[in-house]
Amino acid sequence: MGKANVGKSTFFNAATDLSVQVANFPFTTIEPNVGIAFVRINCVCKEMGVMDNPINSRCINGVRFIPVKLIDIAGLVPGAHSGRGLGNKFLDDSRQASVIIHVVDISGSTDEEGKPVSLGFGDPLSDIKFVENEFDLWIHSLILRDWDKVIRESENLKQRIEYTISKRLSGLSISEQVVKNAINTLGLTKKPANWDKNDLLILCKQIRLTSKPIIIAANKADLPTSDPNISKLKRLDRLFFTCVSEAELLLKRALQKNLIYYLPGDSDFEIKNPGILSKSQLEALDMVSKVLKKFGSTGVQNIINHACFEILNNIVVYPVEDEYKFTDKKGNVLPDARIVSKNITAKQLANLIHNDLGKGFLYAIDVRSKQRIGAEHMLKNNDIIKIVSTTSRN
Ligand SMILES: Nc1nc2c(ncn2[C@@H]2O[C@H](COP(=O)(O)OP(=O)(O)OP(=O)(O)O)[C@@H](O)[C@H]2O)c(=O)[nH]1
Ligand SMILES: [Mg+2]
Repeated sequence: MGKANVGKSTFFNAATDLSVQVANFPFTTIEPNVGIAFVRINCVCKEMGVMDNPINSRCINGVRFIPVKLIDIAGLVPGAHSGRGLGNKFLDDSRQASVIIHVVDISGSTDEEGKPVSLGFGDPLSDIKFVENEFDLWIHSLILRDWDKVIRESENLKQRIEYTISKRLSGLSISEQVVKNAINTLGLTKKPANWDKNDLLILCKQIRLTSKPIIIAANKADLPTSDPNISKLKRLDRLFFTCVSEAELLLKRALQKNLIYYLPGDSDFEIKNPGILSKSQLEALDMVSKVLKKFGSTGVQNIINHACFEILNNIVVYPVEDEYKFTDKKGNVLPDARIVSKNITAKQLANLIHNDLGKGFLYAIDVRSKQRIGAEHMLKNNDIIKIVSTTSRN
C-alpha cells in the first residue's frame, strides 16, 4: 500500500518476478496485481545431509524460497476514503491482507498526489500519516454507515458492541476479540450510543494497529535526499526497513538474463562474464553494488521475511511420509516447506495437510529424534514431521 508513484509496483515486480507496468507517473496501476513473492529461509536439507527436490517451493544451494501471496494496490491520494483519485476500491483490495507493507518515497521526490517534484521537496513523514489516516478513515466509513440505526438495533437485541462492530467489519477479518481489546485499551467506557464520530475514529485506528500491522518500506533510499528523511523516520520509533526496490528489480532482470549469480536477499552478487555486458548494464549494476555496500541488501527480501515470521509469528515445518528418507510417497526429498503459525500442534498440522489425516490422527513422529509426539504437541521451527493416521492417504 502507499501513495501514488512511490515504487509499489517496482517493489512488487522485484519481489514476484511478475512483470507489471511501471512508470514515473501516478496511477500506473489501476487493478490490484496479485503475485507470488517468496520468503527466504535456510533449508534443513544441509543439516540432514540430503539433496532435496522441493515441490511447493524452491531450494537453491540450501536456501529455500517459499511462496507467499503479495498484492500490489493502486496508489492512495488524500481523500481516497471518500472516493478521490481511484476511490476506495483499492482500499477494498487490502481487505484480505494480513500484514501491510507501506511503501514510502523516502527521498521526497513526489508530492502528496504522487507527482514528481524536485528531489527532497516531498515530505515522506507526512505521507506516512496521510496514507495511514486514509486507511483509518476508510474503516471509519464502513462503521459509520447507518451507525445510529445499527446501534439502536444492537441495543434492542442486547448485542455486545464488539460483536456489532466486528460484524460490520467482517470483510476485513477483524474478530470480536480484536474490537474488544481495542475498546479496553482506549478505556471507552461511555455507552456506545453516546460515542461520537471522533471516538469511533480513534477506535478504528486502534483496531487497525492490531489487525492490519504495517511495515514501512522506506523506498528510493538510494537517492541523495533520503538520508535526512531516514534519520527523521528513526526518531518516529516506527518499524521500517530501508529499501531500494529498483536495485532488486535490476538484479532480478540480470538474473533472468543469466548475467549474474545472486540469491534474493543476498548482500552481494557476482557478474558471470563482465566482458559481455553493455556500458549501461555495467553502470546499472554498479549502482546496485553501491546500494548493497551501503545498506547490506536491497531490503525487499528482509521486508517479506519480517512480515511473515516476525509480524505474523510463523514458523516453517517440513511434513514427510518416510521418516528415514525424508520423502513423500513419490520419493521427493523434503517436498514441502510449510509456513504455519508458531503455536501449531501436530494434529493441527495434520488437519492442514488433509482433513482425513487429521480425523484419523494417531500420533506424529519427530523425524530428527524418531520419537513419537502426541496430538497436542506444539511444533517448533524447522521440525520435520511424519503424521501417522488411520486414514493416511494410500
Ligand atoms: N531511485 C529509485 N527510484 C525508484 C525506486 N523504486 C521505484 N522507483 C521509481 O519510481 C517511479 C514509480 O514507480 P512505480 O513502481 O510505478 O510506483 P507505484 O507506487 O506503483 O505508482 P502508482 O501505481 O502510480 O501508484 C518509477 O519511475 C520507478 O522507476 C527506487 O528504489 N529507487
Ligand atoms: Mg503501481
